[in-house]
Amino acid sequence: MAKFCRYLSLEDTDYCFPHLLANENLNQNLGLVTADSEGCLQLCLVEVANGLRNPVAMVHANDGTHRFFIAEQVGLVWAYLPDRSRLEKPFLNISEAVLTSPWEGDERGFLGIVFHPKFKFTGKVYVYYSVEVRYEERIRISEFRISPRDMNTVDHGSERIILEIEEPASNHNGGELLFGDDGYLYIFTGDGGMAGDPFGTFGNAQNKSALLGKVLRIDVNNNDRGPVYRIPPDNPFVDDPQARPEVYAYGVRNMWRCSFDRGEPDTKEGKGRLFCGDVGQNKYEEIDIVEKGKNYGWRAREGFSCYDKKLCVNSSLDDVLPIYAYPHKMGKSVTGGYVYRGCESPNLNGLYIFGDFMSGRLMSLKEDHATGEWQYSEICMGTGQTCMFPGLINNYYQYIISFAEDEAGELYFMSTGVPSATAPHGVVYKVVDTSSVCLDRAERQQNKGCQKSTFFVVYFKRENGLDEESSCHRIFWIPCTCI
Ligand SMILES: [Ca+2]
Ligand SMILES: [Ca+2]
Repeated sequence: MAKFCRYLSLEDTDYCFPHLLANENLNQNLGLVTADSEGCLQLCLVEVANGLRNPVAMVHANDGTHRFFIAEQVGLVWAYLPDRSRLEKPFLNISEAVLTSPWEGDERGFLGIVFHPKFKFTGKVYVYYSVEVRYEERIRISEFRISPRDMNTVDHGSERIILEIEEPASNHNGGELLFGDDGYLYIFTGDGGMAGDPFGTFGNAQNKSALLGKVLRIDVNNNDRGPVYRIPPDNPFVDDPQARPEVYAYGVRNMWRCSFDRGEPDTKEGKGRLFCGDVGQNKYEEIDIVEKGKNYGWRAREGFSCYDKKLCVNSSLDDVLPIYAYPHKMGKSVTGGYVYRGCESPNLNGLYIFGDFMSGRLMSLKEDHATGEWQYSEICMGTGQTCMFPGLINNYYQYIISFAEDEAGELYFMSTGVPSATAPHGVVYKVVDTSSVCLDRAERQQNKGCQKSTFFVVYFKRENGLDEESSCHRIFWIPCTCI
């Protein structure tokens, strides 16, 4: 067992078995995701961290350390080691600067964090937060550097402000930060706030000269000298004098959580697609795939329906419709998630999994490759024997704040029972599909006298016949059922 434990802490960022998902030998006995009579996919959870005050983001440094970092809305970021222990000293503490309040549903605060894709070499981290400057509310995107003395804290004196945008109202502050495969920083702003995007003659989102209601794309690489950011030369509106050159896509209301698809592990199909949840006004919540230069419709449209009828019938609108929208009887505030591309739950490969902050509903979309349409399935918690393994649970707090991926592509979400920035009732859950069990292995284990409801370590040998020792590079945990 000690040997196994040693193997599990290998510094291997790619600890998926090669071609796991395409290997028939390994997949022939996979069960299907268990669905109930209404077609709801039954999944289970592992509690990864708790006691958090509105955890808004969980990110990793992509540096092979398998650490993860959880941000609280108040402006604290905590570092966790791969064994899920939390370091005592915060990774980042800007709670003095961050503007928020204990009011439930306050959309201001520390909203996003992302590590530079070459963090190992640059030591840079980017954050997105609300701030008050001379009685004016703003959102601020800043760059920090890691402390030269401690890899588990940032140098708090290193902050450089990359961008600040005035916020005309306290709601709809966006908050996502992502790096694309192109190495550029993507910033997702909200429309500024109030209701119905009332600012200016046709709102912020349709106004390309405003930075609000947009997906922005900037280049923060090699910025130690000269401007803190540059405009990528192929940004879509660089030649439009009426537009800000940072704009990458527009017509956004308040995208809350976006992610890039890692792509099919084997073929890389789907890689680089940008999925977002855009929070609706009165009727519909939507999921979009964001592409360069496109208009996502707001405030002309909400979901598939017209919101501002005059703008909506204008032939120059030329907007992109969501891949999916749901009415307010299912939920009132979408939280975008991820396309699952991890290795522990092969049955979930290709499913876009997301949620709703208000209703607590977990949802999924699966692309129909023949029609290009996205099919909806609800996700519910496993009943009966499904989640009856040590360490697995089948319930969670209702207010789904955010989703996350670890370095290996396993899926997590964060929710809380009390959505106040000062209430320590937030939990991070890992999503587990217990049907991804190779039943024959489990049965073999049972013959060896295994106990009911046990976690097994299953490991696969390399195809090329290396000895067992080397194959342990590819160990991963699979919950196995003993029947
Ligand atoms: Ca605002
Ligand atoms: Ca839209």
